[in-house]
Amino acid sequence: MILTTEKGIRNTVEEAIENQEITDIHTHLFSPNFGDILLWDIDELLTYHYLVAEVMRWTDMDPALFWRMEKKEQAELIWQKLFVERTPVSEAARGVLTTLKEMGIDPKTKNLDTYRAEFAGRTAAAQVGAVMKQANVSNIVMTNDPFDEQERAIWFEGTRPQDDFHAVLRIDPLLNDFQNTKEKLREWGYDIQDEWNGRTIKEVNRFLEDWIDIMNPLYMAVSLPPSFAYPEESDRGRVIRDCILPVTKKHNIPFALMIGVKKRVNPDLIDAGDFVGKADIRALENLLAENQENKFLVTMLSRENQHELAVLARKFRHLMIFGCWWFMNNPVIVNEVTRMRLELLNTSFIPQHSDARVLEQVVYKWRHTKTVLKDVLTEKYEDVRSTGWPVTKEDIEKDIAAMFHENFWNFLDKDFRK
Ligand code: FIX
Ligand code: ZN
Repeated sequence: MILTTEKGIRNTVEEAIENQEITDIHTHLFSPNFGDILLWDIDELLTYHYLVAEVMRWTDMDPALFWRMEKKEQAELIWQKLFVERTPVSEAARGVLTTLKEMGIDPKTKNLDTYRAEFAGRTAAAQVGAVMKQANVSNIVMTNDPFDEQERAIWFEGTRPQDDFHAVLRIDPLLNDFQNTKEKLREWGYDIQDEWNGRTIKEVNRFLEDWIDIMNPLYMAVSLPPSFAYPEESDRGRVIRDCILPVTKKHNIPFALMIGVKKRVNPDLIDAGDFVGKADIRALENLLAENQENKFLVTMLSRENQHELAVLARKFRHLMIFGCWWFMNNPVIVNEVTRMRLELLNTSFIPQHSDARVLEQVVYKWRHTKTVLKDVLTEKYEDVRSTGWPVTKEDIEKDIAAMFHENFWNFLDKDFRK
């Protein structure tokens, strides 16, 4: 069906976005059968580290005191300071309200216990079902940390995710703190030498292979500082060159790099104390140029890196860029970056991931993104239509299916190995 009016375009875009199932390719959520490490409910929503960062601007409280408080008390302080004493206009604060509204809980009262009562009596499994249905998210990709004792125990017990939850092997300590991590690996029975030699490489690879067997991960992931350089004669450079690249290539799984986080610039704020920095894109350029049989999923934290990242993807098809990560995930920036990516890459990218740390955040992260994409895509199709080119309903549905779901799965299936 050819669309002949802007209104027709907008209605079709809105409908297609609402009806399209989503694969959320990066979250910190867990399959409900993994137990308490899956965070959910109103107190978890309120104590999200984004809101901790914001409340610390309105209180003189020593952060150490805040962290010693019970979760319930922390939630009450944040509710009082960010929702009762002032208007919750920030993206993260408004997100709590959008989540309540979209889940059928009218956010009309400032009485927190009213909302707590709404969540009481629900189960994690039922809430997972409700949230995925509400957001039309059909697949959730987790972040699985083999260095986290609690999570290790769950995998060693034989627990495996339900079908619509997928594992990712997250290896930050291996790349960002190898000297301390090698002690851990030795404790776990890997014969890591002091020297970086064939034996050490073999044992690090054995560690990776063991977890690939256990988790069957869709990709291997790491977050990296703005100072990330490649190639580099460093622990990180060597582990990437001699372990990550060969192993991910062997299994034809992507290596996901999340670049640009300066960890703990204010350690008192813990997760809320991380910062952003512009990275030197040449590290990625070198990685891509030298490893054309590997696949790379990349997101960058700095707004200043977004243009060159999109241009780099025009040079290398084994690079798939994804999401508006963390401090980028604000409507004004999602709008700007998505337009730029469409103009440079057509629809050959993954516009968003939720990065949800709390289950119900999936609802607002996607609601806010869908609202932005409806405007951006309507304008883009209208620009095409106004040339006289026949834009059809089927075209729009196909493109949105690609960006929200298929680009990711197709990229996983791709094989650039000769
Ligand atoms: O490294 C990551 O996966 C980041 O997303 C997290 O560490 C970060 O704390 C976060 O929650 C961002 O949204
Ligand atoms: Zn994340």
